[in-house]
Amino acid sequence: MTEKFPNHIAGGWSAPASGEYMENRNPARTSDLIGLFPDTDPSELDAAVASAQRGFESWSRTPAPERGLALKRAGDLLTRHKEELARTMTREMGKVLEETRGDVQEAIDTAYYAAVEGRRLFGRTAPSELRNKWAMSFRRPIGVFGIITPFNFPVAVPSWKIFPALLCGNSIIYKPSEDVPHSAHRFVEILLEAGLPPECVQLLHGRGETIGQAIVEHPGVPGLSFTGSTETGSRIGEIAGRMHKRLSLEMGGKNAQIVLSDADPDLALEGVLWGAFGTTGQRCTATSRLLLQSDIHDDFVERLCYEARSLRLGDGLEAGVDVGPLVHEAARDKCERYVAIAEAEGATVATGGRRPSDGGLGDGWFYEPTVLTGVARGHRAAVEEIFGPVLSVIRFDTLEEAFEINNEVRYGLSSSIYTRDVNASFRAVEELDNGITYVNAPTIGAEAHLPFGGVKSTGNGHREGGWEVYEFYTETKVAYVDYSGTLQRAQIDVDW
Ligand code: UN1
Repeated sequence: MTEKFPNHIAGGWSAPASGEYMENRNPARTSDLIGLFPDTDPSELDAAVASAQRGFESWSRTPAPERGLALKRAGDLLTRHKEELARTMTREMGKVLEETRGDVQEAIDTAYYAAVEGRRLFGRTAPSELRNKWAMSFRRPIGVFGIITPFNFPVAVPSWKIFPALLCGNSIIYKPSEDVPHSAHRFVEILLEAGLPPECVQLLHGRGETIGQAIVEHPGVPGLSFTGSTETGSRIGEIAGRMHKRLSLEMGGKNAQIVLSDADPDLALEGVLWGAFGTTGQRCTATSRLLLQSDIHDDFVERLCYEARSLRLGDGLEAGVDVGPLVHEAARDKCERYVAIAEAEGATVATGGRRPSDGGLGDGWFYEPTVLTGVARGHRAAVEEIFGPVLSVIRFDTLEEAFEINNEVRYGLSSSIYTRDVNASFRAVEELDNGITYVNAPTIGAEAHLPFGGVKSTGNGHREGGWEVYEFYTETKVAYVDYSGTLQRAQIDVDW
């Protein structure tokens, strides 16, 4: 019998009222059915919101250092269950075990950071312009946050949102990607075991078009944090704008690694292999463009193709596998469609561009690591996000040209430059239009304690991670305390 998993609503686990479930299958071997997860009907949302509001009433009054302690315990439990969680993730979304272990580690780091933030959450005091009067600001929680997350970091990305939201005293309604419900289920179990109040953590499985949209539109949910496609994010943004909701969006990327001719070629090669084909290219931060200075182009491409062909595809749970499958059929179809588009536009498939033909991989959504050369500026493969193991190589001559190419796409998450020239690296840090620039490191590898996010169509100005995310999950309040015993009018009774 296939296990049927519940939602977590109104303080307890419950089967979906609709009685409808969705299958969750292993993308490396689709015959492996992991479980059935609720296809939740929006009619269940009111109960979840009412409960989350009740949870908020007492949790928001719990001292922040005490809230932090619960997150410390969550970090401890994640540490204890790291291997089991990593295996759960690999089985349901495909990336290799080494990476899913890193995914859990990112959540652990985020938990411990949040725990300490409970003793900070600083406000400010500023001198008043009047005598015998204090002026200060402090931070207040907001209420119920809708948390809508993608499949590619099944634990890390939810932790970036959920831990600071809870630490700040909010409650959450969590709608994970329908591709990774098992990881979400385990994650919530761990939060509850850590002692987070059950009414503060509502888990609703289901589809974006139904329960996801209902969360976005619910008037009892004043804040939303979403990671996913730019198209969905734009639609959420319209609704949030109309309803005056606080919204953090983390969306697409078309991240470039720039290699100057003076760079260490081995280091740059290792970097692009990891950046482009790690997580099967399914990261917002994945390297999807490689910008090579003309004089090193041909040699670099030759070595890159050789190394890309040597990567071992397979089930990420098996030792020695470098690259797992795409998450589902539609994701692989998209890679195939883009490779066909690129060829029609005049690019060449230098390696890959196919489903693997051998090795017993027929039952999974595998696609060979692919390098496209001859991609010109303006080609669709040069500017659109593919979200798979497909790398577009673009030539350039001058540093200025590399910056222009990097900056001419609609996205602006991460970028990278490989060079030994300190002047060129600092110019890149300053001039590349991205939220993150790496020098002599790939486009992936953001650390949990620094702000994470992108410019232009990648985001809407907020940052996750680090110290900045705590601004998003709180509202600033200012208090003036006048102990002069007289009416003192600001801007009027100032006589100096
Ligand atoms: C994402 O791509 O959705 O820097 C998040 C990185 C990871 C996080 C990526 N630490 O690639």
